[in-house]
Amino acid sequence: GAIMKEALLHMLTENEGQFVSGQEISNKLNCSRTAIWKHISELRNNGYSIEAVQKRGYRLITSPDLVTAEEVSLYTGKGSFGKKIVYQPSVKSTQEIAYSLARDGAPEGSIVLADEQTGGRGRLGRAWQSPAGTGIWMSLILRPEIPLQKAPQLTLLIAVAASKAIEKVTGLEAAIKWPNDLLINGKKTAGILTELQAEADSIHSVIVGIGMNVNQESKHFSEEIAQIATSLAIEGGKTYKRAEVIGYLLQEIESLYHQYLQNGFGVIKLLWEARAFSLGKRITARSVTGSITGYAKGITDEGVLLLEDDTGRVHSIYSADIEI
Ligand code: BT5
Repeated sequence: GAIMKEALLHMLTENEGQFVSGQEISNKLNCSRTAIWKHISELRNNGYSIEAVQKRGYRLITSPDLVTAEEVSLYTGKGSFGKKIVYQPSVKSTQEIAYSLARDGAPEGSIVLADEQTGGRGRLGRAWQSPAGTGIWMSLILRPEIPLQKAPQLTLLIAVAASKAIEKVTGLEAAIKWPNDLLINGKKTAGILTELQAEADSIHSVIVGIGMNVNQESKHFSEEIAQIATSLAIEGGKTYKRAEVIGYLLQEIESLYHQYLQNGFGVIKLLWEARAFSLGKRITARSVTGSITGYAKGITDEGVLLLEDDTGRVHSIYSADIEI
C-alpha cells in the first residue's frame, strides 16, 4: 500500500500541473482503478491538492510541506542516503529511534525523520526545541570504518555539507561555528549532534542528529533562544519545502562523505576553514573542566580546535562551547 501510494505520488509529481490518466497509472502501477482512487483520497487527506477530471485523469496542483517518507523520497535523487526513511509525526527524539534501527542492522544512509520532537536533545543534555511543522529533525546512520579518534571529523564534515546545502537552497551564507553550529547572520539556524556506538576501538555506528530551523518565524522561538536563533525563512524572507532541503542535505552529505572515505579529511578541512566563523578571532572555549580564552588558530587534521592563550600556549580543544 505505502509503496504504491509513493509510486503514485512520484508519477503525479513528475507530471506536475498535467493530467495523468487513470489508465496510465493503472498500467504502470499494475493496480485497479479502485486502488488508485483509494490512494488519491489518502494523499488528499495528507494535504495534497489533486484535481480529478473525467476522461483526463488526475493532476497534482499543490503539495504540502511534509517530511513524510513519500514526500522526502521525491527529493533524494540517485544517491543511497535516504533510501530507507523512517518517519513518525511526533517522537521524543529521532536519535533513539535511529539507535535501535542501527542495532537492528539498518544500512548506512538510513534516516529517521519526525515532524515534531518532544524531547529533542542538544549536547551535554541540553534541550533542542523542535516544534511541529517548522524544521528538519533528522538522524542519519553512518557506518564508517575509521578509528574512534577520528569521529569528530564527521561533525565537521556534516557542518560543511549542511552549510553548502543551505547556500544552494537559499543563496545565503551559512557560517560554521566550531564544532557544530551553523549561523546565518550570526544567529544559529542549525545544530549537529554526533553520537556513536563503539566496541573497543571500532565504530559500530554513528548517529548524526541534525536539527535545522526552516520555516519558523521569530515569534515561534521561546524567549530563551529568541536572541540567538534564526531560521531559513527569517533570513531568506520566504518559506522553503523541508523535504527539498532534506534532499539537498543528503546529497551534499553523501558526496562529501564518499570523498572523505576515499581521500581523507584534507579537502573537508579546507572547506571547513573557508566557512569557519570563529577562526582568527578571540574566543572563549567553555567546557565542563573550565574555560580558556584566546586566539582561535585553526583545527588539526583530526578536527580538534587549537586555541592560543595569552601566554602563547596552544591548547587542543576536543569539546566545548565557544563564545565570541
Ligand atoms: C546542538 O546542541 O546544537 C545539537 C542539536 C541537534 C538536534 C538534532 S534534531 C534531530 C536529532 N534528535 C535530537 O534529539 N537531537 C538531534 P548544542 O550545541 O548543545 O546546542 C543546544 C543549545 O542551542 C540550547 O541550549 C539552546 O541554547 C539552543 N537551541 C535550542 N533549540 C534551538 C533551536 N531550535 N534553534 C536554535 N538554537 C536552539
